[in-house]
Amino acid sequence: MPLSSYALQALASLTDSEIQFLRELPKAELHAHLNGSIPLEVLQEMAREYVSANSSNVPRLVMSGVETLTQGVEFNELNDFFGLFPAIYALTSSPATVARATRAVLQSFLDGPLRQCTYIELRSTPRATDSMDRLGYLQAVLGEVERYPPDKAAVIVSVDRRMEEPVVDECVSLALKLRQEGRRVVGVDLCGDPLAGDLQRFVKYFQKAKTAGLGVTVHIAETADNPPSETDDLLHAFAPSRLGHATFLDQEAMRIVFEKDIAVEICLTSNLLCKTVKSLEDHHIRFYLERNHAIAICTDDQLPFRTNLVAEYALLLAKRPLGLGLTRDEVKKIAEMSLSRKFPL
Ligand code: 6MZ
Repeated sequence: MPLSSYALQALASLTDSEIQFLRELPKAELHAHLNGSIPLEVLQEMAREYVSANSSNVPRLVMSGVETLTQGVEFNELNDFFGLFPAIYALTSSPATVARATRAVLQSFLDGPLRQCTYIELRSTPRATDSMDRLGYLQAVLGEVERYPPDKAAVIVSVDRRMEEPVVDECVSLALKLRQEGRRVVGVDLCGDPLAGDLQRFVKYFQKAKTAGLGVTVHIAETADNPPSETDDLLHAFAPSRLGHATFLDQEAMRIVFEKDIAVEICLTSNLLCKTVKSLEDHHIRFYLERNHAIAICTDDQLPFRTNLVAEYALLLAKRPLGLGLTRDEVKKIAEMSLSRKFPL
């Protein structure tokens, strides 16, 4: 898969031995969205099959979405990013295609030439279509995840901020039911358009998940427009043990994050390409590093962001300004932190 210029330049500045070090470093991917992580070649193949199966009736949206992803996308704002998913979703709308996408994503993280990480918590939003319900969706994902041993892969069930309350209830109930049946669901996540939805409606479902022993992570303060009152609710009422992005936390929110020792899932390339962070020099990771606070380096959506976990770690090791200029020991410690913040099974 072609890489973004951030990833390419950071990798190109490292020696072979440094890249080898990053590849072999045991590390966990804790923030990867299934439908945003499908390898480009697999998505293209799925698009070709879709075209031959639906020759007279291929929505323009599907082909233009795949075309855009193939060419590489320039995002001016987060909304440009969310607009890509309808095309991907058209290609992963049956149990068989969801399973296929999941298998390809897991292989690219855990096997494959790159072997990006030693453990992955893959997150996904259960979807109902004409040919599957939300339970069927999750079973398709879990069927693939459970081919790997428990210390290699697990599932986080995502709830989208744009969902209606009964759907949130259904998603969290499914997560709980499947876990009680011994399936490999370890947590719930709140994701989706950061400015959509009224989160108060979701609180009781997240509390139920937490009480039942599921890990809770929430996308929080992803844009400058997320109000501090919402961030405050997310930190208190949702009681997360991890946070996604956490780009625009104010001082009070930071204080809570430190006090409660809430780990932060950091997605460097994602933030740079979505332009929520100006440069690596400005990235909030620096703040957490200075305070030795728990973080996990993650890819978010490697398909549109043209990255992989080794490239994200290259951004730590590469000298400034191409990277953060950390030492091997510092990078190793960060990788260990990611493994220590897995959700318990
Ligand atoms: C918020 C995001 C996201 O669940 O269909 N998603 N939500 N912020 C982000 N960072 C830029 N990246 C991905 O994977 C795709 C879905 O994950 C959420 C979006 O809701 C997207 O539709 P799944 O597997």
